[in-house]
Amino acid sequence: MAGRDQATNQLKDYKEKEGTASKLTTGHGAPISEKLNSLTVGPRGPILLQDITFLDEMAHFDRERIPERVVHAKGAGAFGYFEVTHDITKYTKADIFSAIGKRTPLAVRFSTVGGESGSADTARDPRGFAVKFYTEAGIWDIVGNNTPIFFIRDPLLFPSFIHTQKRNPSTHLKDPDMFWDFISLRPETTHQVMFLFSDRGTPDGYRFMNGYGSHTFKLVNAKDEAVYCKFHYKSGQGIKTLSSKRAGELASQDPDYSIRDLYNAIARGEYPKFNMSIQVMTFEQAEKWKWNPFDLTKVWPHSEFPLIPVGQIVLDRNPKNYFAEVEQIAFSPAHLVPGIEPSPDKMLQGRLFSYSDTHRHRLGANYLQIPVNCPYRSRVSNYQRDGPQCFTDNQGGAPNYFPNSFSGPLECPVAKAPSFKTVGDVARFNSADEDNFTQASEFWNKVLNADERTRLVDNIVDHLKDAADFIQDRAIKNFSQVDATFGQRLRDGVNKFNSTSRQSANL
Ligand code: HDE
Repeated sequence: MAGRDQATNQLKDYKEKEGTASKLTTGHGAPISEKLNSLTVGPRGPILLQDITFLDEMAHFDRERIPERVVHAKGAGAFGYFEVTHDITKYTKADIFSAIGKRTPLAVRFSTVGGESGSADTARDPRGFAVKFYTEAGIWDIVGNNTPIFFIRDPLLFPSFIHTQKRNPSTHLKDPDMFWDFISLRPETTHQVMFLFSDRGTPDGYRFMNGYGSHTFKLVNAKDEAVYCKFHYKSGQGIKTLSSKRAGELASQDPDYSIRDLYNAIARGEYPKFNMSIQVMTFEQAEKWKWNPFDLTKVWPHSEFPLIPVGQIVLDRNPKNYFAEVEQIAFSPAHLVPGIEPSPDKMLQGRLFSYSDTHRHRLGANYLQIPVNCPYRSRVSNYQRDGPQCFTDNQGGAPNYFPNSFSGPLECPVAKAPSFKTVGDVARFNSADEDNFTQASEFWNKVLNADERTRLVDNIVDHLKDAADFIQDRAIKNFSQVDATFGQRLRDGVNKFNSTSRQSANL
């Protein structure tokens, strides 16, 4: 057994640490005398209904699965802390940033997006990078990805977009027509699709990639002055990606590659670190900026909005139990704390609803009482009561209505968010054509080097080749608007496949 990694050695390590085994019991805590033989009439059965050991065991087993996440179903979790290294109190009064050196416990869940909970970790996909900060002012979640942008800019499109990335409802197969049909009909996806098919689409596990809050948020300081902001975490381990070939090999050799890598690194004491920084935009700059600062398909160039260092995330503990601490962890962009507010970004606004809604379905109305989700560093005190699986004392004898004359919890005026103005006609505004290509062109021309451009072309061709001709044409027309050479190289690549497959069809 020498040479086994920490993940493989988990049970052996448990035994060494635990020493003697505990007493076996039913779910209601009564000792079990025999676990291997059901209670039957004679050796050949039947089983008696009074075999409560069997009933208890089987009934619980029948209910083991909860719905998997509708997206980001496959993931890995870890715990650690955030430490402030730089003072940003001039931008925000958020308690977590109140002093240099202050540490806040946190949980992180990394994930792929489109695959089911048993799918391969190395699939070409964005990676989720969700962080839960257990602050003294309540839970603050940044539910981000490893890319600073996203495919769409209106949340109403999200369910359709996700359907096209998942399985065809008839064949139950991933479907290149669905994928490229949607992508090519909605050219605002171009920028993110180029990230996805670049080397960044196959990161080498979860330690060697950056994280981004992606949306524009609003920070408010103690004087009620506000700025817009974006959150970044740069990997302290550097960036490493897998080639398409290697990612494909790993998908069959070790589909759980990223979970294993994270677990082992932490178990070896090589704690992953990520440096948090922010970009800041004033309201005046936002008014005048050439793009919509709330458009999630665009980055804020660092040359115009430099990174301001804030602190460091350190992951130094593996989950003790995957289901309890990772499957049940529930992030929500609506978990905000005073000093950090939403911006008008439509996508963020849509997400403020969706996450807590899905948790109420997946985990139940009292999902915030589950230990990993519980705001244990601030006391929950409100007028919410009852509901399925209430695990606390349900706030004991405190009054359950407000206002009241009986020492029920009172409002905290200091937490008041400053008022803000908003004007505009109420309508359904078409945002399909808000400069879909300028930043994508910069990505092609300035960010990628020649080899990276070649790999991007090859990776797109390798996927687009399977879509219907008219969809290929429409997708290539969009990519040509990024750069004519890019479009031509895709055309040539796809044509090569089309002629080869036509030839083999003729054989
Ligand atoms: Fe999510 N997303 N999303 N998403 N997302 C979920 O919430 C949703 C978006 C992200 O490790 C779901 O708990 C909508 C952007 C991560 O548990 C769901 C929209 C970004 C995770 C949901 C988006 C993300 C999720 C499924 C468009 C990066 C995994 C299960 C308006 C900035 C969190 C769940 C974890 C998960 C909805 C777009 C990141 C259905 C409606 C943009 C990292 O609520």
